[in-house]
Amino acid sequence: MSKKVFVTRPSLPPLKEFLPYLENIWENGILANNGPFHQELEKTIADYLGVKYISLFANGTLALITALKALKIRGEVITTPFSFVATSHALLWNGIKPVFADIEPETCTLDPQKVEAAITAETSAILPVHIYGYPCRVNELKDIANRNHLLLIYDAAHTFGSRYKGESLCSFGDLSIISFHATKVFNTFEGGAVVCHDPLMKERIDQLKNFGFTGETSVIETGINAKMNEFQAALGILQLKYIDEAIANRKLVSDRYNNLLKEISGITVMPDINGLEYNFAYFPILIDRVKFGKTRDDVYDDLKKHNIFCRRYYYPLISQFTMYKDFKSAAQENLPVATSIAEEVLCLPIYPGLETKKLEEIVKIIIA
Ligand code: T4K
Repeated sequence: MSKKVFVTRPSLPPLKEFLPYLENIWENGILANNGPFHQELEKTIADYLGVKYISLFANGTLALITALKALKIRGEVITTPFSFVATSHALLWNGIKPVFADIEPETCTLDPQKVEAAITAETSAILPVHIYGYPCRVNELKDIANRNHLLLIYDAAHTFGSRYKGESLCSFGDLSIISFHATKVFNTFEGGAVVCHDPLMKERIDQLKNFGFTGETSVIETGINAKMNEFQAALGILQLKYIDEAIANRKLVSDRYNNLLKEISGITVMPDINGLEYNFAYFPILIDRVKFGKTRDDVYDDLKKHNIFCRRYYYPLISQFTMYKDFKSAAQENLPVATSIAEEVLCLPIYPGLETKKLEEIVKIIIA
């Protein structure tokens, strides 16, 4: 049996390049709490992304939980069911009620019209997701938020390195959060960040991620421990040196898939989006059972038999999980597009170094 292939394989720098960073940590004895590597990574990431203020976190979920707390969001928040469960869980952790709105078929992101229709007197914010690193309709969503006095916070977990109309896709809304999990384009083993637009908000977020401390003896809020440690930060500094190469490699893989799959009847690849410089984080396809002659799950199982482990991101929809399924907005009739895409989507393996031969084998199994 051939070697297992997963939906992703984490990018790692040469180990010998990381050892001097570890020696430095061992010498200094600073392992956590805004150490020198943490400070350096905050600066270099902000420069790389072209954003003003960024606050590093232990992971993306804690970044989102803390960002919602920093904005004092309450009541109901309109969000997408087509995402990783962390998006909605972060709302529940803050005592906020998620209200699900449907997505658009082209980019699988929140449909602004459905968002507007879901607004009630209890709505305080919108939480869209730039799913797979594809942009939401940022202008329309901003307009809806402004007209209805709502906050706008983006789950930009997938967007590291994606730019839209010249701006980092991590920089929209009142706040955006990113994930640096092992499975992401840029990883620090685990990690995450909040991107914000002013120094006071960054200060507040930095306090909240550090138990609410404002000084050695003063605590002003119920903060949490969500800090990134020095090991993660040191790795991030090194990973940044390779990020452009990694994205370029992902593009090669993506182009090969596109060439081989785009003309196949019953398979839809993601569209080219005007103004998007993509990070090639995922390679989702939609499989139309009738036109293609096989279901998505048939293809998923066929690949599995050959040791190729794709993922059905995002099936099931978040709205189908136990803690959400009884919400009125979770009803399938409210979410027809998301429901249909969740049945058809399959994310194919994509990572730097996925051999052309293996990729061709994957495509052959899909279309067999
Ligand atoms: N918002 C969104 C939209 C997100 O997608 C996520 C995370 C978050 C928020 C929260 O961010 P974090 O708190 O995670 O920073 C994975 C990840 O665990 C999760 O981070 C990610 N989204 C989600 C989309 O994917 P699983 O359950 O699919 O992970 P897992 O462990 O099955 O990994 C997938 C494949 O990757 C494995 O089959 C093998 C490969 N892999 C994975 C790991 C962890 C490796 O080769 N090495 C590894 O170390 O959730």
